[in-house]
Amino acid sequence: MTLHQVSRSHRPRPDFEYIDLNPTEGVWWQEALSGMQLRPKRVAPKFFYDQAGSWLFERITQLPEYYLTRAETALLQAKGPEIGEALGSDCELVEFGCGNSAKILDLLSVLERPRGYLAIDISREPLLELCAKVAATHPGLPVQGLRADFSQFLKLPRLKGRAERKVIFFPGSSIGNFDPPEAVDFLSHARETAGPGGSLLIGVDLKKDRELLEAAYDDAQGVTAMFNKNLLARLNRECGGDFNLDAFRHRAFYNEGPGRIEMHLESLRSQEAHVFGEKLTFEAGETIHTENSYKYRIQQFQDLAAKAGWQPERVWLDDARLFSVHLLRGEA
Ligand code: AVJ
Repeated sequence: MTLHQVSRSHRPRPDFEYIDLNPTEGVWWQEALSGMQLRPKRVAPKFFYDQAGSWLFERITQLPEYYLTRAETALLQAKGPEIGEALGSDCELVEFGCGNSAKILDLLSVLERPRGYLAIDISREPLLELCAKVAATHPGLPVQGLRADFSQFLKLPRLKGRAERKVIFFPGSSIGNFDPPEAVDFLSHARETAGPGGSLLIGVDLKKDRELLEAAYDDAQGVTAMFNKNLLARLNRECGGDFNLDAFRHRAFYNEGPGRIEMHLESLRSQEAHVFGEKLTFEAGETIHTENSYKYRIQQFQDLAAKAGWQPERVWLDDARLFSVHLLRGEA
């Protein structure tokens, strides 16, 4: 554990505790490589988020087509007072996959006497930036940053605050990256983490017209395509890969049966590539499945969460009914 001091200026330094579990070391890349040896090939979306990938994701959140972040932020702001009241005073917040998202600042601004904030992300730089921002704007609030792969069901460090109860904050519809059975496992783990009396405040993208969904994942400027291809760029940078990025194309489509957006990288021709000296072969049209992003109706999500011991308490929607924010309470 290291105490990380951010700014080098003469102003009072925002400080927070930073713990780096080095999630990208050791067996990490083995997982990506074995996914590429499967048929169909697939690689988990967590591999998108190196520094470049996190930055590309931030650009995605500003795209006209990517309604999710705008809708959720507007919702958190408009319903802030109600959310603050429903959560109550003296909460400790744990956020999974925070990136460098300012949503926590909106939430903190409506909470009475927040007692601590633990931010968890797989990507170092955005996590450090966010912790610095929260620490600087909330002097006296214990702030901890944990760099880790949260899909591995971590045991969390003991929180520093003296809180009445824990609130797990999981915004952005990141829950949609898990297949439903894994989502239940993750939510069960979150339920344990939250402890007795704990709550879950979670953003979940809603089912809607295919056109709107597909545009959000295949934008006109091609930023999402770059985000998707960054996976190959990253394998080239970090694993001695030799992928030709021009020989693959970004594909995103809504698969209505399971109710998910799928992202793939499609090989434009038959070709070979190497990672860690292992040969990978691609046929023309063959894809690497890089992401699922599940969309849920309100009731459907509540049923899923109930399997993990979460009781629905409130749900907020934006006026256009694009996005939902659920508040759930752990079963007694
Ligand atoms: C960060 C997982 C919520 O699924 O919408 C955005 C990631 N992928 N565009 C999502 C993403 C392509 C995003 N999540």
